[in-house]
Amino acid sequence: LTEHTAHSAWLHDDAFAALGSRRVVVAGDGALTGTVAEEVAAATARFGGAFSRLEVGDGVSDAELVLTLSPPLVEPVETPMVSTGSTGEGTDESFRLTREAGAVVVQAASDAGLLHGLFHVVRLGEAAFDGPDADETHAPATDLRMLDHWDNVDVHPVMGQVERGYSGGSIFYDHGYVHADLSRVERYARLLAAVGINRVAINNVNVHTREARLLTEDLGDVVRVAAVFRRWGIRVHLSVSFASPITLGGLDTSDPLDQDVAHWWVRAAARVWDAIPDFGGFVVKADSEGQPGPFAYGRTHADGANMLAAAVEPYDGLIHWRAFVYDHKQDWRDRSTDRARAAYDHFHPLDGAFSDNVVLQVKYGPLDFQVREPLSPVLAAMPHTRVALELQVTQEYTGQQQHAVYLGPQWSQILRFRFWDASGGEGGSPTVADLATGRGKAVEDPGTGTWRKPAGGFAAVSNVGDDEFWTGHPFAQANLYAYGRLCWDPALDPGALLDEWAALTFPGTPSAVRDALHTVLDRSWETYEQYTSPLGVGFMVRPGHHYGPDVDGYEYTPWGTYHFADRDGIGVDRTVRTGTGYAGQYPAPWSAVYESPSTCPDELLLFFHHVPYTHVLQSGSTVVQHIYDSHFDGVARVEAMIGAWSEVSTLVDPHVSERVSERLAEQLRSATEWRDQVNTYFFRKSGIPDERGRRIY
Ligand code: GCW
Repeated sequence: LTEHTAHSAWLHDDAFAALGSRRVVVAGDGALTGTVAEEVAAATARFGGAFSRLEVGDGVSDAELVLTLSPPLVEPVETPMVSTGSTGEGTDESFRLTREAGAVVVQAASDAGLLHGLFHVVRLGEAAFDGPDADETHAPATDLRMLDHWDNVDVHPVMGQVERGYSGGSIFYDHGYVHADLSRVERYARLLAAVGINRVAINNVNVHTREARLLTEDLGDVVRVAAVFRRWGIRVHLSVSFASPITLGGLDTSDPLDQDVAHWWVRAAARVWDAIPDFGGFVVKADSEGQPGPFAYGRTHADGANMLAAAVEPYDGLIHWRAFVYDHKQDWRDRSTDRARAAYDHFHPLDGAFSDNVVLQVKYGPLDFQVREPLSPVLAAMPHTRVALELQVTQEYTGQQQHAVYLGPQWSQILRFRFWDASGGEGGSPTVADLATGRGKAVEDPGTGTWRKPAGGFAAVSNVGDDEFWTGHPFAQANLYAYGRLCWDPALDPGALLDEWAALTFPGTPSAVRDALHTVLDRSWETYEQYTSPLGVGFMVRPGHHYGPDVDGYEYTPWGTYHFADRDGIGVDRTVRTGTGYAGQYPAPWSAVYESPSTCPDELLLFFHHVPYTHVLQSGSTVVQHIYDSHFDGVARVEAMIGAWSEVSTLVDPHVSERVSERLAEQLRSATEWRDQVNTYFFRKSGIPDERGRRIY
């Protein structure tokens, strides 16, 4: 049981009981139909059902479930943008589920769609067969549902095997080599397929010497990995170094406008697609944190991205070009530079200049995956560019998988945000999900009335490693689960996703366990926010590894992440009137809402404004009292999480339970440290005591 639970995550064998005990027919050809058939054969063998493999159209009178290829069967989903040229969009992954008199038929136009249909039936469990008659079509919100691994082939002296990895080693690499045994990758691919992920970049965006060679002499390793993912409908991408023509090709330049450089990339792409015909494309971090890029040659990021785009265009390849570009060597004394402005300042002028197969990959916030940031204004500023939303499933700044922090609610809030509507109403203006998927109203840019390009979908940094639970903290699995499901349908409710995940991961456990999981996880994002950096100001983490509190850790560094606390107040003035002007990068009405401290939402106040400690929030509390209250409250909530868990911990696999209890104890220790350092810091700065006289050091 122990082994089993640890490795199966949300594909616990018992989650297949409903399907496995039925008479199931699989019909059609295609590699992924073979995968579907294997899944069904294994499940029916285990649970006493019956499996047969037929040709499409064969009579199947007594089957309780038919999974069949049957093109063309689905009305085209709402795809208002005509994709011309190479857009990387292809396979129709939709499926149709009909249920009549208890017999369920899943039909799909492609074998990929059939695989998604299979996992949909698994998720439904008995409800797939018990429900009323139905006829539903399910289609992903976007074709681009990607995970990025920050895995290094070599162990990096500072970052280790996996940069910002909190789950042990890499599932792909071990000290300079690709694992000989890829069975763990196979299990991972199966888990990803079950939540709808269809693209994976397998190496770190910081591309070091050894990793760069995956593109050339070590391509054979990528071929092996791609073969594993292919069986699960997932395409492989590589992160590449912009300097590859120099470091790998022996040229003396990587100037994107140099003919030899362009030819080098054309040949590199040809070799890759020759070896891996369904290869996805390249991910590029350029001119960022020391990575090479076009700036060295006085070229723009459009010059750089488009040169690569031309090389991969014949194969329908994509260039995921990251917008995470800023000056990481700024002088902290220089108040005119604001890191938050950087991505917009660099990329907004380039809107419309990128080729159709370039996806601009934008972190959700303007800084760096903080527990609370406003949405990056770049997402709204590029109507003529394919923009992807980048999230961080690995919990670099949210507890590093030591703390139980369920990020579903954060992502859901991000996806539902509307740049052109501050009323919170369903006013019809596009959500961030619309911008990333190209659905709904997003197609028409509200600013200009012009048509947007096909969208860029979703990307996120994976949280998986060779840890026995995949994710270090067993509950961090729920984040990966939720990310995949939200990519498929951004409107899904994060609380319901938690239930789905729990039912598949711990099938048959008493409802008390489910209730405890909700108690622990439902508000855990908010709880983490409470005991860490306050009111959107960010950071205050230990430099380097980013775990635990250090209020001034980054204050006098070149990284551009400051809080400016002094004896009178705290926060960053990013207003147009007196500050860095960042608030002006938003469209109306948000530019005005953020500009004024009286309308700026409390949770972002210190991101946009420098205010006195005595400033009264919309909540009625002063800033300093809010800091005290939220930090005491945050720790109290962690204590309550531990209480809730201890009541059910004996009801789940002891192995899981032990790991969870261990991590909750560390969360409490760490949260207490955060509380005491932050409260003490602000008490000493401000001299203002806690109204409630609680202990501050
Ligand atoms: O969040 C920061 C991390 C870096 C990372 C960088 C990025 C891969 O601290 O480790 O580098 O972002 O997103 O490129």
